Amino acid sequence: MARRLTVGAAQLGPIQRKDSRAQVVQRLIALLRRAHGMGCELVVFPELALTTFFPRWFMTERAEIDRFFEASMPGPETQPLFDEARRLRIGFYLGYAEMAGDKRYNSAILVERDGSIVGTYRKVHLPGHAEHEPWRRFQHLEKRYFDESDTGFKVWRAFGGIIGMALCNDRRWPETYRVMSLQGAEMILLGYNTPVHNPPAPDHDALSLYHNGLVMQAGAYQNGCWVVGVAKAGNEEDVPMIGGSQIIAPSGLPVAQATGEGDELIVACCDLDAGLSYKSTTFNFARHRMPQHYGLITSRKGAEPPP
Ligand code: CDT
Repeated sequence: MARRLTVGAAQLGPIQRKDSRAQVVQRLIALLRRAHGMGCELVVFPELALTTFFPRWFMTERAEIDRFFEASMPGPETQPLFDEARRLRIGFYLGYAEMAGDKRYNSAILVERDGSIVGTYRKVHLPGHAEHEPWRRFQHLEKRYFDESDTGFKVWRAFGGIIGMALCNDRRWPETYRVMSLQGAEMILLGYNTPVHNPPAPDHDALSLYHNGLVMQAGAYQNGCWVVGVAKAGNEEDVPMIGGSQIIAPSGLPVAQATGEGDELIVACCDLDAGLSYKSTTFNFARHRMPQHYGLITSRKGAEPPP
């Protein structure tokens, strides 16, 4: 019997700095209810889904920075989301800024239909820079505000399948998908915040949406797994961000795609066994991978061309 999981990708439109957590949580709950009406068992929200994308600003005061972080999950402001999800018997993936003692992470959690937290993922690939770069129209200070991941890439048995999590910039790196597919990932959940404009490489701007689809579709196909990519999109604090949320089959083909840049739900009924024909033929890892020739992947960080 096919293992089917009905998944909703709950794209968010912009969250402005003045928007309260309570307002944002109400938007998430509205999407959750819509997802329930469409038969979803799992809803995927974006990266840093509770606030504006604050790494765009240089800040020095700890208290000012910490306002964007959650000291507990659920906390008083997110409890209504957990309560409603449990009432509706829907699970969810949520990206948020996590405060853990004196550490700060860009994190995502996976919550089961009974409201229990299945797992936490802390972002591995933190893009951008750590110091103020005033020449940029806006900053990208993830390397300043977030600590290095201590979780790495893991997968969990949940929702009747094997589920992995990643966040935004992770989707551009083939290692992200491969490390999880080597653990049997059948579906990878991935929220993102991607400005259309990349200050160090403005010549890439026109390709932002194309690259978004390219990397997630390649990740799905080359690893025989579903990829659910979900944006926070639209004009946030005068910074335009891409949409392009999509649910991608193990074939690499998107089966559902967002059309706008606001709050939008797209849904697909995913056969978790659909990756088997890829994993047992072209991408039969045990048969065809040649890890003895891949040593540089982990032993070397930057490219070193021959003399
Ligand atoms: N949030 C995040 O990781 N965004 C990055 C922007 C890259 S430009 C520094 C991304 O890869 O989409």
